[in-house]
Amino acid sequence: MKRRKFVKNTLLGSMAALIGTEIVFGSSMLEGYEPLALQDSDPFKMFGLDKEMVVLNDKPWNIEAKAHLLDDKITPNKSMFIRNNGIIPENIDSSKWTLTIEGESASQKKVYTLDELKSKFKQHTYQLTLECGGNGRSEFNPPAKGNQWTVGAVSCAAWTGVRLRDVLEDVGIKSNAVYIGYHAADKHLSLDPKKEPISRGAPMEKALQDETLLAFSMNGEPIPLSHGYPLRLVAGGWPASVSGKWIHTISIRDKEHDGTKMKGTAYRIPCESVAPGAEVKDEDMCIIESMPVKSLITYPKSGAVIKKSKKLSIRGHSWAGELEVKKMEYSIDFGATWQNCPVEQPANRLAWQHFSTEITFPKKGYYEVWARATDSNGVAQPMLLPGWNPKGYLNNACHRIAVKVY
Ligand SMILES: Nc1nc2c(c(=O)[nH]1)N[C@H]1C(S)=C(S)[C@@H](COP(=O)(O)O)O[C@H]1N2
Ligand SMILES: [Mo]
Repeated sequence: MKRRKFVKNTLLGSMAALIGTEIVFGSSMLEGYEPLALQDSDPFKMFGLDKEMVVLNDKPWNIEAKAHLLDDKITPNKSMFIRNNGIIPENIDSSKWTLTIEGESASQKKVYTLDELKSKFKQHTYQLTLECGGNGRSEFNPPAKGNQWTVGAVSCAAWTGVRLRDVLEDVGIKSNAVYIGYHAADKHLSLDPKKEPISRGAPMEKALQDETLLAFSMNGEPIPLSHGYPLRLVAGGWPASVSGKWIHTISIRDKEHDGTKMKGTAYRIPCESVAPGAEVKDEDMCIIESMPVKSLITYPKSGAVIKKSKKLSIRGHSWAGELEVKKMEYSIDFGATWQNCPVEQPANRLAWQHFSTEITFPKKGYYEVWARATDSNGVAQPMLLPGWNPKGYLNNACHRIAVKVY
């Protein structure tokens, strides 16, 4: 007779973490059985999401928006993408939360409570564009492994917090400082407490910018748990992986930070472009810094239908990493010709910029509206897929919607 197989201990542990407490008779559960508490976990209720958000992965949770859900000027929680590398921390007591600043290039080690951070330093609010480095990955060929983001792994919320610079200066930065690295409270999928799901950072220059925040509020409320409650780093314009959620420690490093997902193909691309599918040597890979120029049509939805006698209103947002968007255009002839489209100034540096215009179509039939942004260096979005890279980062191809005119 074949022996019945029971759930492995490591899996039991991760299920317990998701449920938030020990599964007392877990060792009696058969392999492949999923506790009801997990079967029932409805991400839309759990995270307060719009029903049209798309779950790409539930272990860990990775959820993206559809273009039309990002129509608001300031992204609300309900349509903000969620990207996790590990397991969301449980049972956070914000009154006991501390932030430790340490590292080879910190003049001292210093620990702050949240209250100390809030009262000791001036608070600032900025709208900051956060785009996952892998947004658009699903279009790459050969396909790149990882969450198959389409267009919805981008957001621009209003973040309130204190400047990372003010806190680092309060601690004291040694002259040999080159990088900061964050450490956070989420758990590795293996539940091995010695492993971090992610620990990234940024060069001092980015860490010391006015807009780089240690944030405790998002859109005027405490940050939702899924977005980093009670404290997160926010570094707009760079791959959102730099913006560590649930952070408890920041290290001031005397070298490039070497935490989890700083090396290999993680958040790095070939320094020079390579042929699709090519093997790239480790020393030929460069860390992604400022994100490339990009735009998204958030109204109407692709598939819009309009009468020939009417004009079509379109609108959306554009952004350009550390830079500004200087020009916005649209095309209704697959990129053969481009028309100017007014674009607003950003609310502040590193916030996305809104565009809108009205389009008249020459005759009845099928059209596509393509949008193209150009940054302040004169660099425009590519019409189709940009350079291939092993992990499928930085797809900033023109967004397009289908329109039928009758
Ligand atoms: N601690 C921690 N911080 C993290 C991550 C994570 O998995 N753990 N994911 C990063 C990545 S890859 C992205 S794209 C953003 C996503 O932020 P959001 O979920 O608030 O939209 O968080 C970043 N910060
Ligand atoms: Mo990301």
